[in-house]
Amino acid sequence: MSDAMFLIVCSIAFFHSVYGGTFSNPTCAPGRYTITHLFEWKWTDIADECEKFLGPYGYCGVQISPPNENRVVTSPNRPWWERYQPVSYKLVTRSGTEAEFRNMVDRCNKVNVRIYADVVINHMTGGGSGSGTGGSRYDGGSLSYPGVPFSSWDFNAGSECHSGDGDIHNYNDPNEVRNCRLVSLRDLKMSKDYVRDKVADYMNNLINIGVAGFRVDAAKHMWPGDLRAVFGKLHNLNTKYFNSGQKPFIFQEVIDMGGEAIKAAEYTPIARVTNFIYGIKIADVFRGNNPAKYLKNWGSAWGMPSPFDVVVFIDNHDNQRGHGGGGGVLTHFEHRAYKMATAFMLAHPYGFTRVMSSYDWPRNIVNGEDKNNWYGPPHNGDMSIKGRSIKADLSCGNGWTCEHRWRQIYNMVAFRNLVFGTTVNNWWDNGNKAIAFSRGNRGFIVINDDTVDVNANLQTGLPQGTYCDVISGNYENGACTGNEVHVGGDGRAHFHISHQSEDPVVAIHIGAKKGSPKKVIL
Ligand code: ARE
Ligand code: CA
Repeated sequence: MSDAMFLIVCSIAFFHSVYGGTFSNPTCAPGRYTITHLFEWKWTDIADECEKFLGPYGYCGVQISPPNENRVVTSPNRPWWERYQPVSYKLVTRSGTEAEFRNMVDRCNKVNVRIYADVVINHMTGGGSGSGTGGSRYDGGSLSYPGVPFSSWDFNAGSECHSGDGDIHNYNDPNEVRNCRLVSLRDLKMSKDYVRDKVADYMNNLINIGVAGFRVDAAKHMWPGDLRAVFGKLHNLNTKYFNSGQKPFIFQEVIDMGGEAIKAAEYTPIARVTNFIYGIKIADVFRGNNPAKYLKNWGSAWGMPSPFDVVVFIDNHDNQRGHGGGGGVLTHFEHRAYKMATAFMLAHPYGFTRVMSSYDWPRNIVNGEDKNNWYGPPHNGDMSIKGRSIKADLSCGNGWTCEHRWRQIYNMVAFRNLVFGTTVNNWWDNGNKAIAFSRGNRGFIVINDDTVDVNANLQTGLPQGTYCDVISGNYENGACTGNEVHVGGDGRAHFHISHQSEDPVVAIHIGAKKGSPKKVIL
């Protein structure tokens, strides 16, 4: 092979290892690297949030709740999960109308914030009949969905599913997982061209409106070949907002924690997957069960996929309430450990990061199960979704938790933007549960998950100067509202972090260095 040829082969290999195929390539505006899931938010609130907060504070985008018409469930009263039971692909939901959806996508794109739609394409509703949020009729008994339209021959039946009652019971049988019904939800026959076309038409409608990509619900319940065929029909992104030739960013919900027949590796050649191992292992560390010192080789060495094939998160809308392989992850209810874990996630280069943004609900845990885990979003008397209110410290009210607005979290989103492209350097640990590392010469973080204080002089790798700790405060008008860290000419600085602190973390970066031109928000 000639040198030139070798170089071309190397650069193609590099391109693939970085982007893993085009659908795996995030479609963020430059300098932005984290999305937030605004679970069950209404479109008018998201539009406002893009302009007032997500744009200015450097978020890449928003994962939204499914935008298509769903079943109206009244028993229990309007649970969040009704949105995972499609009735048609009309854009009418509790989050808003089609006009409101279009307005949100336009306004968010204009402030460089992308919209990623959660698409439920494996199935339609469960049993029973009624009308959806857009007024379309459905009958899960006779498999009739005139709003699409789908009818009985568009669904998998006894010839495809051999489980007996039509439902999935055995997760070790790939055929059953993909051709039978997930919790009785009517399973679409994605091997049919007609079904593929209807699904692709829906996704293309969203692309044409201006969405930047998709979270694909229940992806492991669809054959990789069928997904490939559907994604193959997708348009490039709308050139009103994106460069020509850009493909949507796609991440497939594949729960693979090992030990089952279906592997994430079957899906990573197509697009990214959600990495469910991440949150479980991180919870173990930040609950103190596995000393943080072991995070030194965090990443693929922990049995996780390539960083370029995954979306990572501490918790999601399912496992924060015990659904979907849940249990054991950290959530906003354990705020101290949750903030530490999120700071670590955002400081570390592994994976494309997603910050969960929740609403509160009155947990009622009986024998380890939350009897109230069905609770829908904060709502008005007529069951319409209640808007979030904003407090002086930027946090939310009206029942919305808004983790994405917690200073300890949003400042780490900016940290990630600033250090992007650098590696982990200057690793330090106390031999147990306190750790520190730099990202190149641009940022440095210390996390004390130990039962003793950190009182140490550490090599930060950063240029000399006074930095604002972005966990305890902000860099505003040339001053720190929280603690300061003094880095000497030798790159070293002294850190004292009490093990009793509510936020036993210090993070500094070159964008919040005193004397730097302005508070850096990308
Ligand atoms: C609801 C009722 C059911 C009822 C059904 C139909 O709760 O009792 O039978 O309606 O009437 C969500 C809720 C479900 C809800 C559904 C539809 O979680 O409770 O059912 O909406 O309204 C598996 C899948 C994974 C899935 C999780 C929940 O593999 O894809 O289960 N996650 C997505 C979404 C969910 C959503 C759906 C899919 C359905 O994120 O929010 O369901 O669209 C092991 C396996 C996992 C498996 C897990 C749990 O860990 O490895 O694959 O996850 O167990 O079974
Ligand atoms: Ca299926």
